[in-house]
Amino acid sequence: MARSNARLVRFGFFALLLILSAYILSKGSSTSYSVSPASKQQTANTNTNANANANDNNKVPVSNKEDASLLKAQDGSSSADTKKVVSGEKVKAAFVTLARNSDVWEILGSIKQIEDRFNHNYAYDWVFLNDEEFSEEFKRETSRLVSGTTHYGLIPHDQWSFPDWIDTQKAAETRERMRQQQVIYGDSISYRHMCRYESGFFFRHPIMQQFDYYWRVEPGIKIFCDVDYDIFKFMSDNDYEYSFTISLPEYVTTIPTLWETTRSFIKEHPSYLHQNNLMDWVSDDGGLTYNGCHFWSNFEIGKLSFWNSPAYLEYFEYLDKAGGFFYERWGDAPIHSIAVALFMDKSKVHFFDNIGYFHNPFHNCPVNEKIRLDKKCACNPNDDVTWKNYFCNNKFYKLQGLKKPEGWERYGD
Ligand SMILES: Nc1nc2c(ncn2[C@@H]2O[C@H](COP(=O)(O)OP(=O)(O)OP(=O)(O)O)[C@@H](O)[C@H]2O)c(=O)[nH]1
Ligand SMILES: [Mg+2]
Repeated sequence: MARSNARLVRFGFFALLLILSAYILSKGSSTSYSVSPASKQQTANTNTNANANANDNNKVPVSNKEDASLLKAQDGSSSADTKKVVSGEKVKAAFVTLARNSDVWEILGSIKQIEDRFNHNYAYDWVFLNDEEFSEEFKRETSRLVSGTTHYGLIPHDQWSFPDWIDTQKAAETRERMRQQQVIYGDSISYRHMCRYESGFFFRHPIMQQFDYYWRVEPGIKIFCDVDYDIFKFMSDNDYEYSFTISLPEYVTTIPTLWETTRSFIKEHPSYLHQNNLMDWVSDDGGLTYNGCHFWSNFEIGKLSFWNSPAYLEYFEYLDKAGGFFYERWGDAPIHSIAVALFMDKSKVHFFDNIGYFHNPFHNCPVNEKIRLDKKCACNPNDDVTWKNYFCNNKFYKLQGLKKPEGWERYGD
């Protein structure tokens, strides 16, 4: 009896020891920390996982951190000597991607191109946002390709659902009508939540608060040229607050009342209209009507403080209350663009003619041969849409007093 008691005590002791070790180990691997770009060269890739709904918005590492670093070492995509991370000089900036878990394979292509053409030299962070929890697969696959820290954020439910002032019956009728008219994404609820989120909330996510600049990236895009300089620093050094690669007119059926709603907002807040604005880029009759011109917002490099300004926040709220995200199908591109055109000093808006960009179905490919050679662009200038009449760049160049590249006529229509 005494012997079996002693055995029991010994067993209990070892069991306790085991539990304690497991606890210490698990603590060790889930401690929140960030890795500076320089030390990142020797250490594992770190993920942070921020959940906007949880009380703790702080960073919680992904459980497969070690796996990700192993994969990274094996495929050799992140060799230390290819990185030129200049600590202390970097701008507070990050890529930001709104995505579903099912977008994982397509977003890898976008990430790899941006890493190869730009970010492997700078290791800027990457923020992923989703209306559902990101899967382990999404986090593992994306974190192994990004050279900077990756962050994963959950969107709060109230930012991805019908607000209580929306008549859902009326919204359903719009979707049915647009379905019959075959308006692209006209019958989609999630597309509307996406447009509303990109219009009014992405910049307010807790993870975004640590950054000043962002570069929006979507699945399935292409970057054609080397970005062999710190593009965020370029934005900051030149005092640019918004930049784009493609601009075009919007389908009017998606925004029938957007302009009149904007006009009544401006009437109530005339001081928000910037003196040096781009009104003539969005209106051909001095503000009476909207010509549809917008920056194609699937690509944006911008300054977050603009979206967080009282002018924009109040504008978004005004539009949101008007209900056009649901009673029509207002897109974030015309909304961002109208705000930039009206509230921002036009000298802060920049067109990138040296990145080369594709999002189905349009290409931006530098028509200037020197740029294509210098930046090793891999695209056909005959595909470029920049100088075509249908698009809005000619007008932008004129209003900004910019000189078009030599030979641009060959690529017009
Ligand atoms: N989390 C989440 N992301 C979404 C959802 N719908 C779209 N997105 C993301 O929002 C962005 C814009 O959506 P897209 O479907 O690309 O919209 P689009 O560019 O107008 O249309 P496409 O021509 O299909 O690319 C992309 O980064 C998508 O991954 C959704 O329901 N949930
Ligand atoms: Mg897209």
